[in-house]
Amino acid sequence: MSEGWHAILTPSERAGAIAMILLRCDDPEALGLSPVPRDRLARRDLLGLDDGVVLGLSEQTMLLMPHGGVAIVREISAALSEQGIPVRETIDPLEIYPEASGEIEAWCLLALSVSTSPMAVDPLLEHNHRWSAMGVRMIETASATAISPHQQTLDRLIHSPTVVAVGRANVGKSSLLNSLVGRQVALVADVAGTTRDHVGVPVDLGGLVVRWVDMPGIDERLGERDEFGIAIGTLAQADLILHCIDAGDAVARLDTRLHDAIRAETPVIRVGTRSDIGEHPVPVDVRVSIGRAPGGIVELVSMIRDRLVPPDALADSAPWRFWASLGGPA
Ligand SMILES: Nc1nc2c(ncn2[C@@H]2O[C@H](COP(=O)(O)OP(=O)(O)OP(=O)(O)O)[C@@H](O)[C@H]2O)c(=O)[nH]1
Ligand SMILES: [Mg+2]
Repeated sequence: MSEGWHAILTPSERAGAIAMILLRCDDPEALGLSPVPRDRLARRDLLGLDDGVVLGLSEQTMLLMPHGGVAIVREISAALSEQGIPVRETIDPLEIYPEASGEIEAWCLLALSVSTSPMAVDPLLEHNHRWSAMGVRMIETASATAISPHQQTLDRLIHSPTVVAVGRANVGKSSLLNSLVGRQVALVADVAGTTRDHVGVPVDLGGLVVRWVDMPGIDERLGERDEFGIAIGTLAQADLILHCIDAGDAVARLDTRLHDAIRAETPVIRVGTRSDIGEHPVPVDVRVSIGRAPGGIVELVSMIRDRLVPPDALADSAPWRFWASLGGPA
């Protein structure tokens, strides 16, 4: 029987984002998993439950990335436990990277393997270098230094923040998402109320990968449905809200129930959509249009990225405890 453990790296509330399970075991083949060489990505059947991508981290450690959401992660986790590979709540990165020159470097390697944002790489390497330049290699020693005021902001480079696009029906929310992803991930139609569920899609915004939630349009007609409650829950979880306001719509205000669900500290960008058809009824932060007369998309992308991870957080010299959001000591 194979020995080892596994850890679920995808927090359960992040349904819809890419799922990740870290697996450490001495004999993956005994589990029906063919090993993947270090630093290589390969497609693999995951215990007969899903077809996913596997990243080799070392001879005995791999990162399983199933397609499915929370349910499939639970199934894979249960199947591993049944085969004698229990789930672990905390990860010891020195077990994964025993050859690392210190505990902090091992956490840095783990963070690099977990993060999906290309712009995470340089800050992680830079902060790892800063810690070692201060002579700090173990976390216990690091706890003597002050906490960076940008800790939570920088953690967004490791765990994708949630961006929620909200607004009335038929204002172009789904079209905007599709144009950013470059393919059809959300339904678009002339009929108001096309989007029915809350799709969470990973979107790379100039190097920062966010989980983009495309909400169904809320208007008076739809406002009485059950989905209203779900919409309120989704808004409360957002790290950033895009309030989409259509050039062709005289009503720009969000329904008061939705408005009240937004936490006071959550930043809101007012996006003027379908700007090719006219002026917006209220002042907006950025005007965008897609289709035949595209415009404003590049501006919107940098605005979102800079709001979630501002340049001054990246430039600050205070050291970042990148291990804390991965389950390491705070
Ligand atoms: N002229 C113009 N039309 C657009 C633009 N973006 C989207 N549309 C059109 O507007 C209509 C509605 O677009 P959707 O993206 O489905 O709007 P939505 O806000 O997701 O709608 P719901 O899901 O119903 O809330 C479609 O016919 C789109 O083709 C744009 O920039 N300019
Ligand atoms: Mg839609």
